[in-house]
Amino acid sequence: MRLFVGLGLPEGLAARLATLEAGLPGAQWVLPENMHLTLRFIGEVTENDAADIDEMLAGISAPGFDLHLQGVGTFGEGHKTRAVWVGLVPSAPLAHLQTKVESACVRGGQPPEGRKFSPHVTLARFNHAADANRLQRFIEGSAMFSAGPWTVDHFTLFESRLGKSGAVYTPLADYELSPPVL
Ligand code: 3AM
Repeated sequence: MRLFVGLGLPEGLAARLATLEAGLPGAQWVLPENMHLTLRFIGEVTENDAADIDEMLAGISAPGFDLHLQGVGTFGEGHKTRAVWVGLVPSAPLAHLQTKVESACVRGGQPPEGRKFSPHVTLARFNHAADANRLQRFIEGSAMFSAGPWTVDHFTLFESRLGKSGAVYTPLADYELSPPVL
């Protein structure tokens, strides 16, 4: 099974993000029900490994927190753009949770993630070269986007199944966070 750990988005928020999804020919837009913030990509593991990871994730104790979405950005630039995403207002509790998820995955037997955490919610992916002018207009037009706050009170272990019409994400387990620290 192919797994990742992340935060799902409340329906209303995903619907707001979906209003941005226009004006980029060739973009593969993420459906609102698939929108998420990845805390840790795990990849292909056995059911035994998944059980170990689940046990470690279930042991995490961390407070809930509020998150705000803000601005848009890309992975790659111009015609080499691979993805368009919505960013987040920096959040220390989110970074704290991500660190705990990372170490739980390692304790659950996974190799450490070498790359720096860059929180985002992917809106679109490109399999072919994006139209750089349209992209620039999109980025400029969405620069002031903001949404939230919403309260994150759990995180989720997702299974990702790759299909012809994109990935389908299925929540396998939710892990509750403690009440937010005020
Ligand atoms: O959260 P986003 O949409 O940026 O692109 C995949 C998605 O990212 C990413 O994991 C998230 C949940 O599927 N992903 C897919 N394969 C990956 C890999 N080999 C990967 N991330 C890192 N390494």
